Amino acid sequence: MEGIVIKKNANIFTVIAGQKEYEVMPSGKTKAGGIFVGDKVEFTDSITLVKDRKNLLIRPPIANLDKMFIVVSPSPKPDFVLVDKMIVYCYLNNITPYIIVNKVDMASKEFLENVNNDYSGFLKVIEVSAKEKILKDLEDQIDGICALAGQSAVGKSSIINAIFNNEVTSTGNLSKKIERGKQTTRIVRLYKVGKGLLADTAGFSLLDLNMISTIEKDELAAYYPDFLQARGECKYRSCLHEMGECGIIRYVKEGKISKNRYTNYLKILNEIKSSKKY
Ligand SMILES: Nc1nc2c(ncn2[C@@H]2O[C@H](COP(=O)(O)OP(=O)(O)OP(=O)(O)O)[C@@H](O)[C@H]2O)c(=O)[nH]1
Ligand SMILES: [Mg+2]
Ligand SMILES: [Zn+2]
Repeated sequence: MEGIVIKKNANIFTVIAGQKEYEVMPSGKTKAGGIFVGDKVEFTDSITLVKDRKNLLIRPPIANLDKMFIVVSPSPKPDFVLVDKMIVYCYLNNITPYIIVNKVDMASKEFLENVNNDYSGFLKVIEVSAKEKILKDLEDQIDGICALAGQSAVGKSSIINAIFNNEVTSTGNLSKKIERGKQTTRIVRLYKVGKGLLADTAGFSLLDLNMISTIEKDELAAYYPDFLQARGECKYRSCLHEMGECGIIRYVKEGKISKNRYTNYLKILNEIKSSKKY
């Protein structure tokens, strides 16, 4: 049979095939260490084959991710440099990024406007509230292998619990989290939702931040769909969009590119520059 690994517990893998779940072990040729949640496998009473992967995230380990739901909320205050790095990371790994604004029940109009202004031009921004169970727009997008990602305490586990009307994954109080400096969610597993599978992940760990610095400084802007048109108007092909006769700088001045996105681009660019011996 063919299925998808939805849970890994030591040597025992839960594989979903159609509507049924099976608990299976690896076989002699498929070692446990080489099988991850999200892997597409062939199995009988044991896993006989792991299919080629589209991608593999390291922390937490999830294979074949199709969509990443980057969750932000008015509190804790978002770090949009991290959000923008996650978006770059998605494009690098062939993952479709979404921005999920959770806690709309306590969000100001200004907060919602700013997020939409910066992101809705090139990806889907979806407003939800786990507390008030306003989740339909998110559920409608779940297809293939999807993961909720984002800073600790934005409400990723609360979203999963609200979808299931049940405490299926543990949540934590914001102030307690800060005291402990730890995340509540540690185990990786996929939950069947709608047409797809959805993973809860801890904190911002989904992002293997180091991977961003493998990008060359003059390639970074290529991972910004909102810069695409302006890039064609830079004087030099090697433009890093920091100064001079630059299409992006002009578009920012004219209000056609978000100032926040551009300012954070420069921060990420500088990190890439200082991580390499140019
Ligand atoms: N007002 C409001 N509070 C929410 C909402 N969703 C979650 N919260 C609260 O936010 C806090 C953190 O929620 P969690 O679901 O544990 O956050 P998390 O993103 O899973 O955090 P980690 O597992 O540490 O990464 C809890 O106190 C929740 O009750 C919401 O829609 N509205
Ligand atoms: Mg959690
Ligand atoms: Zn430029």
